[in-house]
Amino acid sequence: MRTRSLAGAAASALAISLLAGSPALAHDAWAAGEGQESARDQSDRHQGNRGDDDRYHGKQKDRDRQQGIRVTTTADTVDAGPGDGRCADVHEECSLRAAVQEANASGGGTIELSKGTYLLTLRNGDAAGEDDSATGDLDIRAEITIKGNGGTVDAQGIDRGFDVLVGGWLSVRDLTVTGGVAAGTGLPASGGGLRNAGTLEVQRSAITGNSAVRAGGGIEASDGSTTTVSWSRLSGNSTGDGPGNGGGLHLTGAGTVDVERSAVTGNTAASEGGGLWNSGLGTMTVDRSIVVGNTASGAEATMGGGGLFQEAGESGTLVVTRSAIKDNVADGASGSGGGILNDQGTLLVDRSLISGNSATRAGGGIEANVGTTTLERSLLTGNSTGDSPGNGGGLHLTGAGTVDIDRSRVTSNTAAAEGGGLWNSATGTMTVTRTAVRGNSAPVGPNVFQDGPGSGLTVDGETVPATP
Ligand SMILES: [Ca+2]
Ligand SMILES: [Ca+2]
Ligand SMILES: [Ca+2]
Repeated sequence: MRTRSLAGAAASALAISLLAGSPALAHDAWAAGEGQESARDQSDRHQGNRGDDDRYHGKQKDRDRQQGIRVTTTADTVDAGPGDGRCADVHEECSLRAAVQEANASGGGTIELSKGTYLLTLRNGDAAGEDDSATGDLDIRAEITIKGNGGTVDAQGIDRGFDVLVGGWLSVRDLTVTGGVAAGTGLPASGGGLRNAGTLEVQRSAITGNSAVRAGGGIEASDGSTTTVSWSRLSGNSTGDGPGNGGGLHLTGAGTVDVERSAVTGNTAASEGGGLWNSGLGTMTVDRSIVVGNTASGAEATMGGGGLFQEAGESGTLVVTRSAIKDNVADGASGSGGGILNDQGTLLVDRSLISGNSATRAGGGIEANVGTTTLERSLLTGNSTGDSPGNGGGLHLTGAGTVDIDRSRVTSNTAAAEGGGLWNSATGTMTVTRTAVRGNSAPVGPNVFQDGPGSGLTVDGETVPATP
């Protein structure tokens, strides 16, 4: 049937193309993306030289701009004279750090790496949070493209990898960012791999093995930022417990995050959103991607969201299309929403597969609370709850929210207590149309459960009676 073919195709094709190799991703796997031209490329082309010629004084600088600043050493050294038109440390070598400093000082540029590992070794002294790229993280203050060419930047735990400041613009391509750590407390302890307060494009790259105490183990998108992740992998990133949201990626405040044709796998969050966490003011889209094997461990009933988390906030919007949300876990004491938790925002799931996810308390596949949750042409299958108490194996609605499910399948989900497939609250409104709800299991209400005395659950127009 249609739902099976669409959702199944999304899952299997992506699993094959994204999980098999590595930049972690074998470069060949990204051949299809080689011909893609970024928005910035197009913008550059359309705007010609954009007046930059006037600011250039040396021929070397023109060459750097046109051909890219070619990094010549993997050592971590500072530029001897930022803004002098040359990327050169005291040994006349061009390091990645020197290239960033030079580009920052001269209005931006393109930096070319080689296949190899660039270790960050220059620690922040007393100036933790240094923002001029002289120590610790590499701070992006201009419009900079880094062509990784299969290379790796390893921050070795001395700081995060990259820090895109307000007004900064960074595109990374064919690059692995690993070993980044955002330590300390509060907002600065965010974005282990990269922090973005400006514009960030991650293409054909891997953000892996980074951590942050507060939020955004892989990437922190700050208030007012724009972030795009495409043909890339966010994997094995983690947060600490302060509070610990968004193991792979976290958005604070208002902003836009687009994740497309990417894999979000094996990330962990101490509290909410093992894979991705969207703010109550943010807009996040996940398209043609897989979110697999992520874990969120928050103990409260409004915590969890092993794969994805939508924070409370009326303008928060999370849209999942043509994607697979699989085998994610909310394992806190009352953790909810193994696949997705929509606390009080707007969630749309279209042509996607939600399978094999689990939660301790409720909503093995999806937990909804207040707000609006919509499933269209999707499969909700093989999800489960633990026994605390264990309601809504496929989907659980806790509060006075709205859930609409159309042209979908809800099958083979299990709950330890009530509502193996779907569980509706006494104050919730759940409308199910053109959807097969069968083959689910639970001690009470194996397929559907309406919490008494409510009457808000209808299946193809028929009201499901409340269980006293
Ligand atoms: Ca210089
Ligand atoms: Ca910094
Ligand atoms: Ca720095």
